Amino acid sequence: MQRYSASDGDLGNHVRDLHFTDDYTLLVAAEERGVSRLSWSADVAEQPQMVSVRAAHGLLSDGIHQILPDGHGWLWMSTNLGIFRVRQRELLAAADPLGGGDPSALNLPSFLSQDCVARCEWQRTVKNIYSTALSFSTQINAAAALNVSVTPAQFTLAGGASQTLAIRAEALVGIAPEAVETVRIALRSSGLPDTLLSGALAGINGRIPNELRINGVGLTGAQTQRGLSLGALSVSNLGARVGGAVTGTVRAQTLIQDNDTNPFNGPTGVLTGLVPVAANAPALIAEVLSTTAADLDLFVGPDLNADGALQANEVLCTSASEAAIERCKVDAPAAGNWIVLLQNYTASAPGAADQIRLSYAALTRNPAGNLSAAAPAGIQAWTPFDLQVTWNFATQADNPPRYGFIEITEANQVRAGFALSIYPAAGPGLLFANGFE
Ligand SMILES: [Ca+2]
Ligand SMILES: [Ca+2]
Ligand SMILES: [Ca+2]
Repeated sequence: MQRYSASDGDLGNHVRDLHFTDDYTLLVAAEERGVSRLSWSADVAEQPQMVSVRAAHGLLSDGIHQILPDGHGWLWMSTNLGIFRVRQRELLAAADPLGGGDPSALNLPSFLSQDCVARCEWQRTVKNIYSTALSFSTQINAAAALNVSVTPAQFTLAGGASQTLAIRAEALVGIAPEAVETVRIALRSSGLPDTLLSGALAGINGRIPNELRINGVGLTGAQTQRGLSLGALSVSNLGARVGGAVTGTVRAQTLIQDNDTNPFNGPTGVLTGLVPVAANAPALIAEVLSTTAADLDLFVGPDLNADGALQANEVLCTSASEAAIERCKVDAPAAGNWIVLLQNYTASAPGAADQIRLSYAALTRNPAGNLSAAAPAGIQAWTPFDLQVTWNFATQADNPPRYGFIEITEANQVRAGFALSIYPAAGPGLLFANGFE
């Protein structure tokens, strides 16, 4: 008897299925290591070459239950995340380094990543198999929790030409462990059926806050955020990189009710503020801190036409609940002048000039010496860690919020980042300085 196991090469031990593609090539489906190609030169008594193709290379999952050929060149595989298919010759070629193959070069119409945090990126190459030029557009169908983009979104391919697509998916909110959010990208060309690329983002137990807000603390202080996790990532050189806290621009004034419901048609009942955003700014935050109005609404967007005013078609964040306290956080805003517009939609009483206190700021990745963060040197996969945040702010009139940005790094490569908003408690005599809280 000849036995092959994980101790012999790149092969899983929890074997679920076997499939011979020819006399000298065996595909092995395993629970933990995707599909392994075992290939013998000519003599099966020799030690085979063993190469696994896994989720990291584009398979839907590392746990493959069954391999089923369909007789048309495709291998269908079942997993705990559904089924997928891959062209047999592409899989075999990718799993054959001696023949110039590279598992990560596998160009599957499906994509999944198990080691990205908050943002995942893939590249796929599509080829025009016709002899005439074709124009394609892309249509994205993804869960609301995901912000998905494909670059280029439109392209024209000469006959036989190829195009590499960059696919980027960002989880706008955390995906619950075990949950799976799917992405479908249709490539459309008139007169042809859609070509579908499909992928999935599976929630893992990674836990990095999208944002941390610390309320009612002193101008100098420290706080430990417990239980952060990078999920399946095991990191030996963890670090924290801190963008210094910027001071929110606070607008404390009165505002009467808008005389109509449209916030973009004139100055009555609205307050606007200009926010210069530098290149590479991680976020822009605008928020109502307090008010006497019954219903304020907040609109934020880049001043694309540089007229100093915000038009409806420039708005990228709308916070218009039925309540008065509104907040916008725009991640990775484009550099340029942005405009924050606050509308008094419903005043506290007819004709009332309501007190408002609005704060806004563009965050930075540049250190400023007023904020620091300490992470452990390394972490094991699935192991929570603590992050200690320390701040030291100067006293400032009207006690503005401070906004920092913290990135969790591995060997200086950013793995996750989040905004940190600190609202110092007002000192004696400051709390009511503006006549309201
Ligand atoms: Ca109006
Ligand atoms: Ca404008
Ligand atoms: Ca509102």
